[in-house]
Amino acid sequence: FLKNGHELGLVAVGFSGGQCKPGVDAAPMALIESGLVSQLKADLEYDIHFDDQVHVYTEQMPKDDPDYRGMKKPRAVCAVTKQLSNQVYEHAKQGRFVLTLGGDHSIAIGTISGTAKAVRERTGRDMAVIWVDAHADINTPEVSGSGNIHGMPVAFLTGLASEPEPTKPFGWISDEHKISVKKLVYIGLRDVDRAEKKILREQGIKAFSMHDIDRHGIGRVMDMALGWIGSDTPIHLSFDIDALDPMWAPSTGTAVRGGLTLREGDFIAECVHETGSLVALDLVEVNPSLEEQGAAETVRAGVSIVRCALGDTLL
Ligand code: HAR
Ligand code: MN
Ligand code: MN
Ligand code: MN
Repeated sequence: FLKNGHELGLVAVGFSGGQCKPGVDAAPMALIESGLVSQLKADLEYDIHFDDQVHVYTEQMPKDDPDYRGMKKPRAVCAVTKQLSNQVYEHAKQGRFVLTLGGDHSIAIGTISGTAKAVRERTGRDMAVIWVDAHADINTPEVSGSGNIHGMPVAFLTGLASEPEPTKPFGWISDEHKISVKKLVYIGLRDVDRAEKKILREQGIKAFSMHDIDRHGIGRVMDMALGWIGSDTPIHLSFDIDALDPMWAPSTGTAVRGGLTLREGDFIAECVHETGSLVALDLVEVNPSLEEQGAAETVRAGVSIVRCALGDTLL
């Protein structure tokens, strides 16, 4: 009912405006060039709906984009995420799995709002989000230290950073686009700002840090994470490649040591696939230009995560 066989909508979003380092907009092309799409077709038998365009938004963004509520490039991020939200919604509405290749993590404002709306329409239910990341990305504009919007998407999606004026950037996000803090689960956290920790505590948000993974092992953490969400709940997986340790994914904008192994990352994706409830996946923050040595390895790690989330198995 929820998904239409092996139909997959692919959206490639070359966008770097949610943070300050150029190069993350080249990731979709690098992932596709490394064979991701052909593998999904040939090995995993997906019927892929893709306009064959890697939308590189970064050049076409407004030149005049002054800070708003302390956010950097608010109009650029707003324009891209609004358009992306509709693209993702159109795929999901037709029962397609939606795979979005970013881009920095600000694009999740577009992807998650799009699937949340489609899932509500198709099932009448609230979607869950599993956010795999070194960072919580839940700063409101007012508490963000950097002003980079890739550190804020969860705040907008949960309504914690709502914009009351519809004409202002992100005023387009309405209730149908939002997710509940009760259906949000983090995995892999290890670099969370003070103000973010306060939000997580006050909102009672379920979060598994690297400490929890060290203590319980990734197997039990996944059992607990999926148990929290409950069975038969549609899941959107938003995977920031910086959740992986820089040993496996060095080529990313804000690498943080002490992260997931490659296998732990793949295992998370495998477990979420096994639920049968995964409706969408974002793979973000691969930046092939940052590390000459590590770029290919980082792209390969990204491809592996996507394959696992889409049903590839070891045996
Ligand atoms: N918390 C910091 C900020 O708000 C850093 C955010 C991080 N970077 C990411 N997102 N890659 O996951 O700016
Ligand atoms: Mn088709
Ligand atoms: Mn992130
Ligand atoms: Mn991150």
